[in-house]
Amino acid sequence: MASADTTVSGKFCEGFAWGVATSAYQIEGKWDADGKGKSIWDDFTHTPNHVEDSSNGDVACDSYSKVEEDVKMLKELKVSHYRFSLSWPRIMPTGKADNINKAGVDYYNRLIDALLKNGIQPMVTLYHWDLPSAIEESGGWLSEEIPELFADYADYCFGEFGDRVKLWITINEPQIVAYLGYCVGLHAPGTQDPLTKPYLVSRHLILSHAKSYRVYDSKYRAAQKGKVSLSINSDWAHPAGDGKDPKDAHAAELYMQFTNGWFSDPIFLSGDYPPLMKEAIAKKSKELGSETSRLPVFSEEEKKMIKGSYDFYGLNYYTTRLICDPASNEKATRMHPDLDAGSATDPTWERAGSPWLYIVPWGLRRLLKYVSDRYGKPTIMITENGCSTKHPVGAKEEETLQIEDAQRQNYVKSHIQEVLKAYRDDKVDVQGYFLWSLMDNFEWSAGYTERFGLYHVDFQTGTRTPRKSAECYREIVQKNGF
Ligand code: GBH
Repeated sequence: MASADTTVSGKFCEGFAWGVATSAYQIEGKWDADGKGKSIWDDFTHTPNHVEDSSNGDVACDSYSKVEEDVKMLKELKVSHYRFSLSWPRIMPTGKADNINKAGVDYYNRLIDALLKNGIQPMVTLYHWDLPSAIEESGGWLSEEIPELFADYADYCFGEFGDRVKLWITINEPQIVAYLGYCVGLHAPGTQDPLTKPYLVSRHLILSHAKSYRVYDSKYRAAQKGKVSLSINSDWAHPAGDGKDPKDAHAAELYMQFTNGWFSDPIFLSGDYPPLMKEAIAKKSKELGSETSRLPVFSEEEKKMIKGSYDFYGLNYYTTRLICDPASNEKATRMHPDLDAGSATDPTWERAGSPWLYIVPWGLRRLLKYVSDRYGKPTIMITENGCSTKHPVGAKEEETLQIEDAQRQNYVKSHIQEVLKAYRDDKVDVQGYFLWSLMDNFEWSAGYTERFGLYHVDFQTGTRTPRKSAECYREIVQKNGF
């Protein structure tokens, strides 16, 4: 068994998907062009004090006007796949399927055709956080109506693009939608209601995913033969002290169930929320004087629809945390009042350009093994993994161009090394890896102050320049390993 410090050589499976990833709001720009409807991120960023550098995605990388340039970079990277997302309000300005914006549909058709012409397979995310404002106005993710509306949107996209798109992600990081959108309020729609709304939202996210999956099953699968899943974000929750104290080991497991398991258990295991999570929320609800748990229940019929609604497991990994029993370390942060676990980091861990991003490659191998074991050895596609550099507010583009991005190069190599160990030594069925991101883009509430691109983007001139990490990734891709 290769340890965390050993460098291994070896190849991935034949046909391994090598890709890079982006999302619509983060790159497209042209937020109100050609009949596009508004999204909650247009509204959120156009309201003061939501974004660190007061920026927004109005222009971003202008990918809406740059299909050729985007595809040219992908070709240079020699990737076999490109993961991007569709903007729901660009396709359906009101969020509803009775009103299609043809210009928006044309854009995605041009992109998909250009990719295929260049031998690059699309992986398409239906929802990467840019909910149509019109749907938000009638309750958004809090509304019981949304699974139906989402399934109609998915239905339209499968029908329109599915002759050419064979890999689908319904929802990107549902846990982040529920947590940052409705608990912390750091993401659109900016709601802070930790005890109730995240749970209601999660119910509707899960039902939306499952319903769309079943639409694919019944209407498209036979003819299109594609694969559908979602992208689950997950830190690796490593037990503090390597779990020598069983209380810390328990806290780490609880943390995994509360974050990763919240969405993984229903879809990939049982049709229902993880047992420790259900127990904890019921207990806390009781302590606060309520006989019923704040976590809504799925009906038997819903459970049947949800359970098994996947063709592979999509995993986004960036970082690791040390998790302890809250009583054992007062300095550890509590993520949520219902979650009795403290979260901390190791002072020796190297840090990237985002305050939350500690560089812990071995965490990815542990996480892959955990997911593989808990969910019955599914095929796993790593749909995101990547590293940021800091671009301080007000800095000039030249100052942070950093063509020699040593840290990102190391991040990329060391993480793919750990994926190889998971595949070869731990027998985890990993069949794809998508690096975040193709190019610098709008990093949500951090605006343009954190850069994840293999290509630097000068947001004054629009120029894109490859960093050294682009070359480094291309080498790995071409060798299909090391
Ligand atoms: C991904 O999320 C997203 O899918 C992608 O759009 C994004 O650009 C990329 O990561 C890079 O961030 O602000 O301290 O509360 C990764 C999971 C979850 C990581 C939220 C950052 C913010 C923590 N992200 N987290 S904090």
